[in-house]
Amino acid sequence: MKKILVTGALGQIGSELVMKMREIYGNDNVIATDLRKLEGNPVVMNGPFELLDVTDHKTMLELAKKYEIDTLVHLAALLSATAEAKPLLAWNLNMGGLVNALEVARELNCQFFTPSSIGAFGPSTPKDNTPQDTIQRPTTMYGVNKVAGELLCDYYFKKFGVDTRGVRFPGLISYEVLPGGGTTDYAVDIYYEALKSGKYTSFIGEGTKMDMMYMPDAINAIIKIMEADGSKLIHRNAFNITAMSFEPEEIAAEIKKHIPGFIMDYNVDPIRQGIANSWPNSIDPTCAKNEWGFKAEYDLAKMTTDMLEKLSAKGIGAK
Ligand code: VAH
Repeated sequence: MKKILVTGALGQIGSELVMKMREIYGNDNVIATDLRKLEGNPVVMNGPFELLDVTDHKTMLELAKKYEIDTLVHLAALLSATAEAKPLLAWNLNMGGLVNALEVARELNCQFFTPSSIGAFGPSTPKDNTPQDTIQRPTTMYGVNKVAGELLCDYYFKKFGVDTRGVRFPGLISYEVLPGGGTTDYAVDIYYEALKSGKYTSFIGEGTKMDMMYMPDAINAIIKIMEADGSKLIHRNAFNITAMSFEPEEIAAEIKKHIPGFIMDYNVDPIRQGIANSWPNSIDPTCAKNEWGFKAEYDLAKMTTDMLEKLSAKGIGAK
């Protein structure tokens, strides 16, 4: 029976991953941790929850021993825009937290997952149908963190035999917990604003294509790669995965099919536009499909229908 500790469990991915993993492996077998405790939050209420600052290796190891975990899912990190605003904090948290988590996985012989990102690519990377193995010279602190993280996870596998696994996530779109400090967050904000006010001002400019994925597909990908036969994994820690790639005007057009009066304009944020410009237009997920059967279920149309339904059911935009 798996015994899983998740860091960053109250974040955009963690809040949904913990609930899904508890359904599969049992509530008491998924220990949620985060820097803060949100009273009444389902992740806190329906299974074990502990406060954890991932820069505190001692406490992380103590918790891992206390619950006798065999799997560590490390999600706690600063995203691209925040990392660009606070680069040294990002280095200390993103890399310090990752090293601590890898050390705990090594010491206790845990299986290990942490996400990379399309942010691990840079301006010199081929932009269209970006290959699994290619140039990685990111120009953001987040990208530096992600490339270093991919290499560190490979090292812990080769040097210490830690069963490390990971994927390069595209922008993730979800309705449970808002993302914070990301470049792709516009593709989440737009749904909320479409329901609340019928209009949205995009901080990412017209024509900016980026890879995206609906959260259910992201959660399924994490579980699928962690359950995969490790002997068949060639790339292990940085599988390109994606479900779709679109520009702001494409997601706006899809929303208009549901909310005909919806309008979008632009007020481009130069920082986040600069980050987006350094990323691919689309990436090639063939290796993930071949090595562990990755498959996305949601395209832009199906995701938009579900997002608007779920947000409306939460009362977003209700008058
Ligand atoms: C970000 N949502 O925008 C994250 C993600 C590919 C984007 O890494 O920073």
